[in-house]
Amino acid sequence: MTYPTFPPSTTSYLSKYLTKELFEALKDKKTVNGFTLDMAIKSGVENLDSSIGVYAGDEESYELFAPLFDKIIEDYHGFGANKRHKSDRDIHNKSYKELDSKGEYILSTRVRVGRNLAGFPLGTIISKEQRYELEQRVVDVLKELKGELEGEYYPLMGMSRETQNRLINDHFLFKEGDRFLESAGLNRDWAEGRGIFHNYNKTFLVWVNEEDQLRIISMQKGGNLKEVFERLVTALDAIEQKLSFSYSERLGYISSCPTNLGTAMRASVHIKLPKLANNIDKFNSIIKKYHLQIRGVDGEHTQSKGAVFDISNRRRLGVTEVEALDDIYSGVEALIEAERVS
Ligand code: ADP
Ligand code: DAR
Repeated sequence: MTYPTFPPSTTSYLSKYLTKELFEALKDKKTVNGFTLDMAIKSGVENLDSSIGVYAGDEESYELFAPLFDKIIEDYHGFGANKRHKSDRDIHNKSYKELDSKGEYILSTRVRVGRNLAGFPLGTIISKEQRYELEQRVVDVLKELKGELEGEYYPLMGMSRETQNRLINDHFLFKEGDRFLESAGLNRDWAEGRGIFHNYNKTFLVWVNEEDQLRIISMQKGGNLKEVFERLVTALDAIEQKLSFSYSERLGYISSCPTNLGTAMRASVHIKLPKLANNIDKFNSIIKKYHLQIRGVDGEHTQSKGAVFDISNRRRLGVTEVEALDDIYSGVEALIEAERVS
């Protein structure tokens, strides 16, 4: 394994922090699951346009390769090595009013969390047999869900391309073939052991074995953030009765990508902001002030369409679920006000 040389134009956190000294200190280490530095940095070495450039193979990765991971985590999340993550998803005393009661701006609202099962390696190095075992354990629990959450599981294997494309275009299913995930080993044996669970009106979904082993999603048309979040919490309370998730006292919920540590929660709205789209300085000042991030309408690495943007909380680690929800709630309120007066 040789020290990777990055072109000067590379801007990933990997290229910023992987010094030759650090490389030499970490290159021969291996976690109990056999995960190495080479595996951790492969995506960022093969995809020079990565923003982060590293993935973990298991919870131990975050400790064994901490000299590299902690620098990236501190820079991206503002979360120093001496900090401890705290979780809190109790919003009973929060008065989140409907953000857009006339439906003039917000098309839809979605809140998702990433989860990985305790006792399994992450998707980057999980074996095919382990992935099938994990899928079965998760599906057995999801099939027990009752009431509004009741639904069906649809394995990707055997799902027609037409059905997959329809679910992806309707924003319900994950896209395939992300080259960053491919390099990290997360697409191995595709589409085996992958699938989607959803309730009958598609307001509750669970992706199985994509970037994380579960992406637990609540979503609906309109801007009722409180209702969307409460549905997610109801689902988490039920699922956590039966499944143990990988959780660190320091880093919160363990995720494949360091950007999703902590709450592993992304709360987003699809929102139409034609005036702010033409006032990008004002737009970006609000995004920065409220710790938000902008994606395109088809998710990560896509573009906005017709001045519709995916706006979500950027902070996931070092804030509780409630604080992250406050970010998106207050940020969207400010965006709508700015759009209204523009
Ligand atoms: P993730 O949210 O899991 O990190 P992406 O950003 O790629 O992944 O989004 C996954 C899918 O969810 C995409 O199809 C995207 O269009 C859809 N999506 C995200 N936010 C919303 C939203 N507020 N309303 C409807 N669909 C959404
Ligand atoms: N594409 C990788 C990951 C960035 C964060 N997005 C995730 N985890 N989906 C990169 O390093 O750019």
